[in-house]
Amino acid sequence: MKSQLFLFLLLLIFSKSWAQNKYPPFSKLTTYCSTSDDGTVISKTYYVSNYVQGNWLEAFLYCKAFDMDLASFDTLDEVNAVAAIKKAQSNLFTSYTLIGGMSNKMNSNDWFWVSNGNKISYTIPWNWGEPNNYGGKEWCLSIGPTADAMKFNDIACHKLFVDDLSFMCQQVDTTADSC
Ligand SMILES: [Ca+2]
Repeated sequence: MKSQLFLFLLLLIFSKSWAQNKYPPFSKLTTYCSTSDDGTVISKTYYVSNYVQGNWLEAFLYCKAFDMDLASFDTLDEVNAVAAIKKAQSNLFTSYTLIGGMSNKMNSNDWFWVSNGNKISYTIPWNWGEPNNYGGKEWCLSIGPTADAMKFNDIACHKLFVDDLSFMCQQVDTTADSC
């Protein structure tokens, strides 16, 4: 009986560590549900991670590796929903948190979400003094540096973050019947 219990505990520990390796640290923030104009129910779950360090592209690819996208906020309601969670869980975030927005400065100063190509149509809640396109190379979006606020900042896509990178991914589900 004792040996069976030991074996059971061993299996439990093994399966737990396997799961942790398979799903490295993403912290779930919140799920936001909305209905599109054509009636499709869109359930979007936001996660934050600081599991890899690097630049915007590496954060983008890391989300993709888990069938997610860098986070987008299609409405100000979405911004506000995540802002409330971010404030309550500011310990999960570093100074800068990368999100899935880009600007095509070759043609315009418009900002769009890479997850769906949609232009950001609301007034972006920029941090004070932003967007400043520092060095003429800030084509990607982040939030920060104030850890407990959802204020946007343009950053260089190649900016290397070392021990100071967090990023937000999103998983979208359009199979639900209702919110
Ligand atoms: Ca900036």
